[in-house]
Amino acid sequence: MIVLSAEFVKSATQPSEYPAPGAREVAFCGRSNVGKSSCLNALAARKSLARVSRTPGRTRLINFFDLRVADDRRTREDEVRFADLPGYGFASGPKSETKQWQQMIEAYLTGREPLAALVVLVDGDLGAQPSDIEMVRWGESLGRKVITVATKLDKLSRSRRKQQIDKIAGRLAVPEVIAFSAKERFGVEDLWRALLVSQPQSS
Ligand SMILES: Nc1nc2c(ncn2[C@@H]2O[C@H](COP(=O)(O)OP(=O)(O)OP(=O)(O)O)[C@@H](O)[C@H]2O)c(=O)[nH]1
Ligand SMILES: [Mg+2]
Repeated sequence: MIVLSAEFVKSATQPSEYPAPGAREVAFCGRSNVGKSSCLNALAARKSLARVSRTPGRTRLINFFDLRVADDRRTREDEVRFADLPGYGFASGPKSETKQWQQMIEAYLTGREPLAALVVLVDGDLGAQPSDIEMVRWGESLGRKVITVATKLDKLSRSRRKQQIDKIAGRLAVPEVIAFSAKERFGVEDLWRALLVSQPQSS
């Protein structure tokens, strides 16, 4: 996949602030600090399109990014919009913030018309947490296409990766989990492929 352009569009907390519907959207969900922004940057092949931080709960708004991509032979171009969502499970955050998160995410996931797919990221080192299972079921119950990704897999030895992927797929009760690392940049093409299946093919 060749990324022709990638740019920040805007931040939003509520529907009135969302950008006007454009390309199909893909939302990145997952626990705080799991690597959502890093995953988005790896896909975009940009170092710091979305802000990455060691401090959990860095992304507090829904951040929208527009990308133009082409296949490796540049025979077809596509547009996609990424929505980087604030993470869940930030236990030390105040209760009111949790409620704010809930409202912000719920409004987006339930009401956003151009939303084509949800990427749910799971920490490949830690394994699937109850909140991850809840997130996957919630996305499915809304009728959204859910793509599951195990990230930070570079932390595991090669021999343990497959085993961990199978375990996470079992816990999440999904047929496929994409093995991913933003750090070592593997799984990027696999994830692009899964994303573009949820895109209309432009002629
Ligand atoms: N080893 C390793 N570290 C990673 C990977 N992806 C992200 N990280 C690290 O994990 C931390 C959090 O990454 P972010 O991309 O900011 O995570 P996030 O999910 O966007 O976090 P919030 O926006 O706070 O919810 C950073 O210190 C990253 O460098 C990965 O694939 N491998
Ligand atoms: Mg983030």
